[in-house]
Amino acid sequence: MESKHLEIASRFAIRGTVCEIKPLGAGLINDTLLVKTAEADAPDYVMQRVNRNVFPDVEMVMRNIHAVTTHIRQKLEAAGEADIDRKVLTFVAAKENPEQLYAIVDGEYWRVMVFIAGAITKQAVNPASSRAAGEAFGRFQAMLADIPVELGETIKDFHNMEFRLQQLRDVVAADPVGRVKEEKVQQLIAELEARAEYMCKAERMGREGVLPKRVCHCDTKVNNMMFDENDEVLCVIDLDTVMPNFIFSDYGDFLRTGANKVAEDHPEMDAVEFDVEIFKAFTEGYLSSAKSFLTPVEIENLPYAVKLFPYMQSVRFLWDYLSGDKYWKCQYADHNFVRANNQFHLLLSIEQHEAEMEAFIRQQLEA
Ligand code: GN1
Ligand code: MG
Repeated sequence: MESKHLEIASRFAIRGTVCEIKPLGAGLINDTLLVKTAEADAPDYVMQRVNRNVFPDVEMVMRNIHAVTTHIRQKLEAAGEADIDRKVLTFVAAKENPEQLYAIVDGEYWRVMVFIAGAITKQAVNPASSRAAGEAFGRFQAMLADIPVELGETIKDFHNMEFRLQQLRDVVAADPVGRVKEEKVQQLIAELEARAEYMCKAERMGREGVLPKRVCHCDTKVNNMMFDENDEVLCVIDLDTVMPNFIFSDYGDFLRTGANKVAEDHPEMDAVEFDVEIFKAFTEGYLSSAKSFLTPVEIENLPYAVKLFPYMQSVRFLWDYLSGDKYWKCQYADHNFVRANNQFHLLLSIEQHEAEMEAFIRQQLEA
């Protein structure tokens, strides 16, 4: 256990005596540690250093998280739910200021939350857990529909397709690492550009006033949710990106990871395939908790959202590849290109299933 970590933990109002601190999980953005306490009746904790390259305004992040967890807790209490401490994250105040859910140590921002005992995260989904996840993310949006404060945009233009395309075009023009000339890059750029206008339709609808922004999670991967022993969803975690957005973010980004038959960096493009069973299960769960507040325009565009997120991620990975791999950690030279190409192949597979997706959604609404 590093003494620096112990010192950081001691800045928070945790219960019990810290006896061990060790790395936890495999997040690509923040550094995460498990803080164990000696006493049986004291909880363990999760301690994280927030990545300020990704989240420049940590105060805003923590203000959003405080507002969201407080609101959800109130909803759960009002509904008479049991086991609330496992159904919403509890952040620990800094000793120096009980109003503040972070501490600054050597210029770095740290935070601590209670570790949810007996919960598991999953890396892959099956239809049953997808249905549960769909229902949980829909419920998350529904619970936050009447949050009384306006949340900040913790990453500006995070899921703004026009902005992401502009970033790609800028790096193509500047070509800082000389990768634009590669044949495979040229091909992918042409495919992405051919779809660019269509993919920006959410921003256009937003400007026309026909598409609202709502509080969304914006990183709806299956590994951002905790399940209990019986495969029931306990809660949604990783709340840094919670912000106002089109609901497509939460619906589309889950399917981007959950309904890809292989991982987002799988190198064999023939193996990349859209899993329709996962799509159906997730959509069924999502609509069961979200259809009460979704507008017809939002529902009509769910198949668009399924395409939008692999497309956006392909644009983002290609942007990082052409920038010299500054955003995502890479294990080999063209890792980011493989990711970008994988996401594009997922989009190709999804394009084969449009009519089926539309028919399924229609059927769910009639049911
Ligand atoms: C990042 O850190 P992680 O894996 O939850 C990224 C997502 C991407 C994802 C791609 C803040 O999420 O938007 O979809 O990588 N998060 C941020 O793997 O950029
Ligand atoms: Mg995560």
